[in-house]
Amino acid sequence: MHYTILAAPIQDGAGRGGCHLAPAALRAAGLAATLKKLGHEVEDVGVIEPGPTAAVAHANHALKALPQIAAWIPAVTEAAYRAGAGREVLPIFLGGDHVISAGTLPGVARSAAERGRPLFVLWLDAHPDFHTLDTTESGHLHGVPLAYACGLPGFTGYFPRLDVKVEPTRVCAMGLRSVDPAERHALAKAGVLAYDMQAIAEHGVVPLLETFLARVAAENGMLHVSFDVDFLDPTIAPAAGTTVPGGVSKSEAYAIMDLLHESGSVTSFDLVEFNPLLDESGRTATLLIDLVARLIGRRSKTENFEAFDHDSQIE
Ligand code: DIR
Ligand code: MN
Ligand code: MN
Ligand code: MN
Repeated sequence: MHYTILAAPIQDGAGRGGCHLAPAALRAAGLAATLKKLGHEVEDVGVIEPGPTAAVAHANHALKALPQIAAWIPAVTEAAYRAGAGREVLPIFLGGDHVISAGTLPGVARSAAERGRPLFVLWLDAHPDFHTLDTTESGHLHGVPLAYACGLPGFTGYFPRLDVKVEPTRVCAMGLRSVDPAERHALAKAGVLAYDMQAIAEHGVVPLLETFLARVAAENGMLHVSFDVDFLDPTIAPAAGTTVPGGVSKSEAYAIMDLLHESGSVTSFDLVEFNPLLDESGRTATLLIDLVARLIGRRSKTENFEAFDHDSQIE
């Protein structure tokens, strides 16, 4: 397998600046180098640039940076499509905040449609990001990408018209623990499979994910994984702008990455919301690189990462 790393350094979708520094920080922390050491071909193809910004007005005055983000989405969509997910390449999209998925999802959805394969999405996040431009109260546009890609109404004239939508019943959201009322309603209506931390506590992350992955395999699906750093518990990954206590542990996160690797179904991956300004210790970057390494097949950690393994959980 060949890996290609694409950076979309967007910070305007989050309430807090700094996510745009993630690609450089991950590069400095050795992301590409680590993947290469595992014997893979890795191409760091650099940075997506936004298109021109146009003035736009919206009735929801809470919306933040709508013109700036509207300028990014078509560029990210096009780059994500051209990355060629589903061929002999697995694109890794580095945010940026989670609004990049308003481009990566439609881009890979188009790739999947061309290959005649259904696209499944695994959304690993404390939040479902299932707001529309009308329902978001914070106005932070990192709260809308999944709803947009699934074709919820109200985006027309702001974000590009969708060639191919993500089918919401093929989306599995895991790790939820901060869901706004409008999102809760919209998720149920759309038929998204949503597992909150309570469900993970009750059933275990492995059985839940195995069931979903079996469905993906049965339909020969492509699988896009969207990984928001705040999916992880803040004690192990403090460097995210909207951390929520009670997240996924290191051992659970490793188990997920191992299962995803074993499934052979993953065809594209987003790594978003990492904010290096909140990462003085460097441990979030180290953990993220470690998780990506597991996703692409490293079976155990190398000495490079041992020093940062502060918690005592058994993996
Ligand atoms: C909240 C938080 N639902 C909002 N969303 C975040 O602002 O819409 N998403 N942090 O990642
Ligand atoms: Mn998110
Ligand atoms: Mn989140
Ligand atoms: Mn927010």
